[in-house]
Amino acid sequence: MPSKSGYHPETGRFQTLDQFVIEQQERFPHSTGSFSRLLRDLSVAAKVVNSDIRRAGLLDVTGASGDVNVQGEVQQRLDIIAHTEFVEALKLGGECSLIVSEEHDEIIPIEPMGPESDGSYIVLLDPLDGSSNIDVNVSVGTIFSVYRLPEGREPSLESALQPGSEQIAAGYIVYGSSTMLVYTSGDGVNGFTLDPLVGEFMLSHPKIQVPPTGRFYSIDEGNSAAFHEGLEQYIHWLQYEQEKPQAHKTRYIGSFISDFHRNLLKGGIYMYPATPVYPQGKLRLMYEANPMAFIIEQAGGRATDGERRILDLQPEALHQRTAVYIGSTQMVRTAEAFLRGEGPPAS
Ligand code: AHM
Ligand code: MG
Repeated sequence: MPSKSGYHPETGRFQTLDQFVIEQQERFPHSTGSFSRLLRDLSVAAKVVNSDIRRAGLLDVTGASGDVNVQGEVQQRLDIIAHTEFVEALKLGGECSLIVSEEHDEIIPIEPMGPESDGSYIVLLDPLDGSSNIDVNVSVGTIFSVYRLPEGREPSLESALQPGSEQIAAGYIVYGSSTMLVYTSGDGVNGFTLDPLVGEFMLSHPKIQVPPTGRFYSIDEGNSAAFHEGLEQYIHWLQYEQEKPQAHKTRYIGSFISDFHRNLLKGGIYMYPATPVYPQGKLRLMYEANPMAFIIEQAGGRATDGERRILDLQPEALHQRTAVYIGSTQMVRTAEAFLRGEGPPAS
């Protein structure tokens, strides 16, 4: 058994991601190994993107590409590089029949590579979240979400528009001070740190649980003029009406994955409400909100749009946006109570 840190005292080693996935797979006697291969494909692409990011200041890969994506946002060169690396790795692996990416307008159907190809999965990607930070050396990441291709269905737009509750796995890679891959397949959340000398992701954070409450709140306060009254009151309550001075601290990186990762490990809440510029909220339901909602729930936390559970929202369009309140359960519940006009919970 790995220890709390993922270290195997008997072997004196950390378990690798591949070993961990195979061990999980062996618990299911009819498993074909196809999901393990899919995760391997994703982790290989992550290592390639990681090496591009580590050399980003040296290679000619930073800066805007000159293109604008389907959401009208400027694409960074590394957005496109990351998109291409993940799509190519998944195509070669042959385990999925459909890819949908934040950086591509349409669905990307994948031709089977041969009789070995299973093609039973759909993968959704935000290839490089927070990429506007890349020029200034701030952590960015890749988010992925995995669904089954419904039986008897073609890899079409309709098959991709499944609610988040149908995800069979979700995860992210954060290219931070170290590179970590965190994922769930519905049986808890585990985190793996890339050992750059060995080139393997090692189980470093087994069975991650988000603290029920925390000190950090993350929100773009540049939008505060447009905040809903309840949200304004919640933030005021976090700042001033706690018993202990400095009970809460603002932490906002502007890279969802990094804000989420800190709050997952330390306890906190990330909020992106609807604003005049983004009347539906800014984050994308299918590439950002759903996968992180699955992860946070598996870690014992909560994710809503301020009212409804994120995972129950029925997507109507690929690039749909949503408001997001995600993190430690008590903090998200309190935010919801303020939004309903109920004020702070009775202590
Ligand atoms: P991106 O996927 O194009 O990078 O956009 C999503 C990002 C999130 O990572 C981040 O939390 C948010 O946008 C920041 O938005 P803002 O600059 O409006 O605060
Ligand atoms: Mg993003």
